[in-house]
Amino acid sequence: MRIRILQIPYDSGQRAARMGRGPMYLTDNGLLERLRARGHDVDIELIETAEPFPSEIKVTFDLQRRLADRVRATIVSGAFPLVLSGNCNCAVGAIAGIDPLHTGLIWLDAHGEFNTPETTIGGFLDGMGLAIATGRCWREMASRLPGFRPVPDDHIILIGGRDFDPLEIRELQRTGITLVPPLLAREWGVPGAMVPALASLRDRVTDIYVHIDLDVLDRDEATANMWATGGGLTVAEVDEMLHLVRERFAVRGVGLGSYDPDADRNHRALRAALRFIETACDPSSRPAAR
Ligand SMILES: [Mn+2]
Repeated sequence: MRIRILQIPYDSGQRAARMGRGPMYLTDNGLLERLRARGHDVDIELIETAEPFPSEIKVTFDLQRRLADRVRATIVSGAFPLVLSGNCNCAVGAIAGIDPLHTGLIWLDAHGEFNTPETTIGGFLDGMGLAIATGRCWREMASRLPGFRPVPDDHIILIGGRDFDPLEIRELQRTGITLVPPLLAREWGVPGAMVPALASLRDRVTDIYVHIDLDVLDRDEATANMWATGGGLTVAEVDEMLHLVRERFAVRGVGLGSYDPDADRNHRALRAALRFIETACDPSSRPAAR
């Protein structure tokens, strides 16, 4: 498979700071070798802003706009887009570049990413990715992304969420977004928790985009960023989930975000990232019938 890595090394509009270091760190520490050892043909494209006065909101949406263009061009060229970003909200640009009305979204994250400017208590723009993707906030900014359409709620599965702001979870539970919290996987096992949700999604879409925030992992498994928290999934559980997804859907693209190398002192998050990317990008499990 021909894989194009799209690197967006920004966190909150700042280049190569905190989680903005993650994309380069991954490619400098084994990702390229790992993918090439699997027989993939890999190249890298760097995505940067050219904003003369880089405000956080402007840069964030400028990066998403550029990413949407490059994801589309990558697919047109016959390559597979692998998005490495500092922030998770790059998934909005990625799915805009694919086909937001007909592509399901599998989002692995400790957090809801469903805040809006009216519900957030942390003030973190990158805690709003799913709310933007579904058309609930920053609507004018998002509408200017090439290809953007709100992703239907019932095309989305949020896996591993356990750390929500109070108003955020209240709003999230009112939506058609399917939640697979870690406790569900703990009680029913990974297939028990995942297979019904995936089967239901498969009735609506055949193609999906997979977004991985490594803080979906339990803090004892790996510390991917400063928000890593307990009660999360194990590396083996996430890997099994990705296998189940690949067996059932045509994966159109994969994104991995929110990896801060400074938080990952024992490199466990790095190792998990390489494994998850390898699993998610495995063409051998691509479903034959479309
Ligand atoms: Mn996230």
